[in-house]
Amino acid sequence: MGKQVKICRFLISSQEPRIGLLSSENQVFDLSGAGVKNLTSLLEAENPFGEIKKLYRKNITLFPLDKIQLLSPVERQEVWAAGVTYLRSKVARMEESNFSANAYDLVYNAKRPEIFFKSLPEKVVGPGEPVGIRSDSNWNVPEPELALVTNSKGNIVGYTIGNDMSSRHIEGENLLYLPQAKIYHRSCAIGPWMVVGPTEKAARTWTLTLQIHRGGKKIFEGQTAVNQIKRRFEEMVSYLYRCQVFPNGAVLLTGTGIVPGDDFSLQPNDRVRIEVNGIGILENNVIKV
Ligand code: DO4
Ligand code: MG
Repeated sequence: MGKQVKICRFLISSQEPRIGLLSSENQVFDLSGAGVKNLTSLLEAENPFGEIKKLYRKNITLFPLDKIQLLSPVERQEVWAAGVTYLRSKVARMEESNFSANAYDLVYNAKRPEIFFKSLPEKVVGPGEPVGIRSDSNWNVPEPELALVTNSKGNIVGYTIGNDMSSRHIEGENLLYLPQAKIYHRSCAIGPWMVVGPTEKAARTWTLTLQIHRGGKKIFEGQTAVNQIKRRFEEMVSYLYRCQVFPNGAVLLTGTGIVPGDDFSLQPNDRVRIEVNGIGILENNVIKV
């Protein structure tokens, strides 16, 4: 076992969700069979990576990946999001905005980051489940983002992949409509893998790739480097935890650096595929909600 592990939540024959550890042979060790009750308590341990290493024994049951259903790793964590953390995002927001272009410029350079509420844990969409575009919006995009998983003390204990589905039409009309542009049915997908162990320095070597497929053809591909995120991870997390408590920890999306051209909008049945080379792949089909 190296310096990092990939863990997940999964279902097997429709029992209760179980906690898994990816083995090197594309199989999953059943950590629940080794006594792990849930992911939240595992991430509350003093040293989650050390705990997982201790659990790793040769006699744990292994399930092949194609026999299990991967779930979102979000159990009881609220999901929040940082915005305008990449230059690309700032420029796109300023272009789409009718009246508030200046606000994006100001927040990009301000000491305090933009942080907004994104999703209750029970509303998070898992891998393979549909994400939503609003039926009252004509300009809808996925936002592929690195997600930081924090425990109740505000320590970053893992990394996963998030999709901050957004209506550019509604946000661009008036910045005060941001919650409607961002928080609606099926607007937040997360998972499936959570990587435990890497430092921020290691995570900053990763690349995010977004592909959008329509009718079996790839119609968009874009890429960005995690290292393009302007703010330090701990800086964003420290603002999230200011004057705030998260008894079960929280997930913080770190902003998008990939914005399709202004003539692009998602359609029902599109397939959104987000890959972070250090973590894995999150794929979801699109439906109208
Ligand atoms: O200010 C609006 C949201 C920006 C955002 O979600 C992002 O940059 O990822
Ligand atoms: Mg975003």
